[in-house]
Amino acid sequence: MKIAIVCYPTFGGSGVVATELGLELAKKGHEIHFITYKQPVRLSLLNPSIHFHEVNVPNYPLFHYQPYELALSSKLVDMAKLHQIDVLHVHYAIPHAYAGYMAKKMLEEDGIFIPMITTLHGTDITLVGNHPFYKTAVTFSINQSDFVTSVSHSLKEDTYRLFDIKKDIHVIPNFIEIDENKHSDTSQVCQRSVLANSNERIITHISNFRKVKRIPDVIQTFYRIQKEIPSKLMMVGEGPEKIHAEKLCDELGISDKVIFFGNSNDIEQILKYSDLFLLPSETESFGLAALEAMAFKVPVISSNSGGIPEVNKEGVSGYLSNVGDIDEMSKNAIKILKDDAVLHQFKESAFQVAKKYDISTIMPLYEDLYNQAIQLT
Ligand code: GMT
Repeated sequence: MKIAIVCYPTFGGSGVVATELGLELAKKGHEIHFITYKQPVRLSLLNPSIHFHEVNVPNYPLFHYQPYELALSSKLVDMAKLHQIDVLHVHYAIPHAYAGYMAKKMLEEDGIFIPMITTLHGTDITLVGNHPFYKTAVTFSINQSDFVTSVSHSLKEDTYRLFDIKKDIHVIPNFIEIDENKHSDTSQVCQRSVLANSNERIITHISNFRKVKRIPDVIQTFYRIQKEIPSKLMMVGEGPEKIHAEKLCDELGISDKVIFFGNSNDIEQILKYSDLFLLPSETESFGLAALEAMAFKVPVISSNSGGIPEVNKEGVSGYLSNVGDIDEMSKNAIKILKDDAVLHQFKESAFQVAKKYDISTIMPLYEDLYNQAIQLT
């Protein structure tokens, strides 16, 4: 099949899922065309079945806002014709489903029908899409998709609750490539001793440092943990809350115990040495970062909001608390970290839970949908 994938090329959930999906589909022999404004961060073009088509938006001073949707839909039409695309798969509704719909309509003028699958990722529904300024167009473009998927049951329910959606929403959870050995592969450059002393536990948080991630809760939880257990906190990612987080660490006198890494393509190097992952978010449709941690045998202390309980299992892969309950989060973290045997048990169980989301289990669900989609042509 020839599949066009539209996504955000940046660090973070939806772009990573779209990129990993495309790479895996290419391995299975499909021809994949990524169409976006920059080469996705995890995309390597060393596979002849993978193509990247850049959407250029010329900067014209008349436009207060440069018309990305227009450039994207034109590019979609051109690439669909040039490469005889069979299926269009857009990740993140805004504005991709809208641009995809316009492309479909333009292609129909030339007698070409291409089915469109829209995958909802979270903030396109819960934070951004639900805004009154966008809601009408987001509802319309979701309803015009031939198939709609969401990454969790929680997001599916949110979508039906917040929008007037007439389509069935298929839940296809996010996935991870499970490798039995990668958490113990210490052949790479980063050594544990660079991150922490041998008697210290390593605690990690990875995100885009936006308000929804409740970064102060990460710091306050760590503050309580490190009083009881020698430990270091790894903060990976970039975003508007980072500067406040650095200030808070300074105020609490723990700056020497917290390392801020910025965005990284090498999260594996940190996760493989981590003992605990913190995800106290206000909401998460899924919490891909938690799953990535669990795949490295890292238990998770998280909030219980959105789709997180579908991924992090209470008392098995970690613990879940109400949003903002940093007292309970730190007590649970200490419970896991203070005893080697307990930590070992949680690490193994986290890995077992992560295995359910192995890419080899989830990928066929997308392939099945693509097959259903091409039956429509
Ligand atoms: O976490 C973010 O804010 C980034 C956002 C995105 O659009 O990439 O992540 C969303 O999609 C991920 C992949 O499906 C999910 O794992 C995240 O939980 C979701 N984020 C939120 O719902 C806040």
